[in-house]
Parts: sequence; structure tokens; C-alpha cells
Amino acid sequence: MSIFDKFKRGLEKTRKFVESSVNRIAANLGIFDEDTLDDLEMILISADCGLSASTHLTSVVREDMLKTGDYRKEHVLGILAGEMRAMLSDGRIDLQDGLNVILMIGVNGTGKTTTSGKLAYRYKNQGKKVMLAAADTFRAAAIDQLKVWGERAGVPVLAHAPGADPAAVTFDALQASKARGVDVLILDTAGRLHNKKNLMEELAKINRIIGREAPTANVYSLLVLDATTGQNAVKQAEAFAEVADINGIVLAKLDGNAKGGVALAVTEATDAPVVLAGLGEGIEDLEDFNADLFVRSLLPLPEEL
Ligand SMILES: Nc1nc2c(ncn2[C@@H]2O[C@H](COP(=O)(O)OP(=O)(O)OP(=O)(O)O)[C@@H](O)[C@H]2O)c(=O)[nH]1
Ligand SMILES: [Mg+2]
Repeated sequence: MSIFDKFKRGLEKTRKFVESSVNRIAANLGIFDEDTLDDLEMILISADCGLSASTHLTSVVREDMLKTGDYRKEHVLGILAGEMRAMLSDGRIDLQDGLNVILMIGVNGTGKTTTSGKLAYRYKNQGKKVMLAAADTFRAAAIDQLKVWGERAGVPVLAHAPGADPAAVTFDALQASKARGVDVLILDTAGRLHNKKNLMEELAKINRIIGREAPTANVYSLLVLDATTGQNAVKQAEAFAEVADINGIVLAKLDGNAKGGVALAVTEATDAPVVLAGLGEGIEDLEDFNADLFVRSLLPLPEEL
């Protein structure tokens, strides 16, 4: 299955919803007025684009209509698609020479460990020296899970015993990375709720250790979100953005029943780009986020748009 097909399959429900809703208001498109624009805004909000992105998109359509007087459905969809592409960007993590530290954060079960494994595999295949570190020490099973991914990817896993201090794991992983000339250290952390003070403090401590032990490292904090959770994912993105520097977002489970507009909503909420898309449970099911494919999967666009 092509990447586009995977995106399309995941976003199928949202696309169908957008399509039928747009068709419903298309009857009035020739006489586009404030009511029709309100309807359009409601469609976007219902498609999980978030209030702020939906308002923005609708205002872009309004401006275009005033300017061009073109109310045709295809034209309106084209304007929407263009602005969505501009709001999103193609994903990429820029690795630098020397040590790169990728920190996986997010709430329980979003796909942090899976994405850690997939990324380790990707960078290993690119000829990088990679290390995984189990900074999720909550459960023995979490450590074992990462070890399994390490074996699959052919990458060493640094782990302590269950219950150990994640900051100590981070410290050791940084020392080992420096000693072995690691290019990419991927730190898998425990799922945490933004409102659990001790867990957020633990994250701050991990960040302090990285800042102290590897001050020149290129640090990349990736917020992993489950794309099937829609507005919950948006709330998580907002909450994490308040307490952590987020450099990029991973939208995992985009192959599942994704709540389509979520990519737009989380980019608006965090000011961080969506960099990676999780498209399955397998080791190769990770792609750089592609704004055009995403928009094409979300909107019922004719091919030429
Ligand atoms: N379909 C699909 N499933 C995924 C994807 N990413 C992760 N999963 C599944 O989601 C479940 C949770 O993934 P984990 O990687 O364990 O999530 P986590 O964030 O590490 O979870 P905690 O450590 O418990 O917080 C697993 O069953 C994964 O196989 C994806 O892109 N697509
Ligand atoms: Mg995990």
C-alpha cells in the first residue's frame, strides 16, 4: 500500500464527512453569504481542525470570495487546500553533526515506544550510530518492550532496573553516547499527564541533565500524539506546550481512524510542526509528514488541485 493510500485510509471518515457536508452547502455556493461561511467553519471545527485554525481558514475563503467572486465548490476547496498546505509544512528532523538527542514525550499509549523503535531503525539504516534509552522505568514491561524494539532495529538499548530514576538513566545514556560516539540517542519516556506535577517535574529534570551533560547536543523534543483521539490530542498538545519546549509533533496512528483536522489544530496549538506520521505498527511504518498528501486525504479534492 502506498503512503498516500495509508493516509487516505486513515482519514477516510473525515474526508467522507467533509465531502458530504460540503456537498450539502454547495447547493448554496453560488450565493455564498455569511451563513454559508458559518456552515463551512462548522464543518472544519467538526472535522477536528480546532477553533483557531477553522476561523483562520474561513476568513481566508471569505477574503478570496470578496476578491474573486468565485464561489464554485472546486474553487473553494482549492483555496482551503492551499491555505492548509501553507499552515502545515513537510516534516523533517534536522540531524546535526555530533550528538543528537531525541526525547519522546506524551501521554500514555500514544505511540512513544513504537515511534522510538521505528526511528532507531530508520537512522541505523542511514548509517548512523544509534542508541535507545529506557527512561520509562515505571514498569518492567515498558523496558522489555523497548528492548524488543532495540533487537528488531539492531540498536543497543541502555536500561536500568524497573523503578530506577529516569534522570539517572538519562545521565548514563548521555555518558555512554559520548563515549561511543553515538549520533542519535533516542530517549523513550513514560506516558505522563500534564497535570501530574511529579511527572512533569521528572521531565524537567531529564531536560536539565541533558542541558548539563550534553550542552552542545542537538536536542529534539518530540510530542507523540494519537491521531485517533482528536480534540484530546489537541488538549494534550496545548498542555505540553505550556510546560515543555516542543520541537516537533509525531502524529501516530494516522493509519487508524484518524480525526482528520487534528494536524492543523495541534500545529496551531503548539507552534511546532508535525514532523512524522505513524502509519502502522510495523518497524517501517513511519514517514516524514507530507502536507500535500495529508491535505489530499482530508479534502475531497479533484486530482488537478
Ligand atoms: N496502527 C498503529 N498503531 C500504532 C502506531 N503507533 C503505535 N501504535 C500502537 O499503539 C499502542 C501503544 O503504543 P506504544 O508505543 O506502546 O505507546 P507508548 O506511548 O509508548 O505507551 P506508554 O509507554 O504506555 O505511555 C501499541 O499497540 C502500538 O502497536 C501507528 O502508527 N499505527
Ligand atoms: Mg512506552
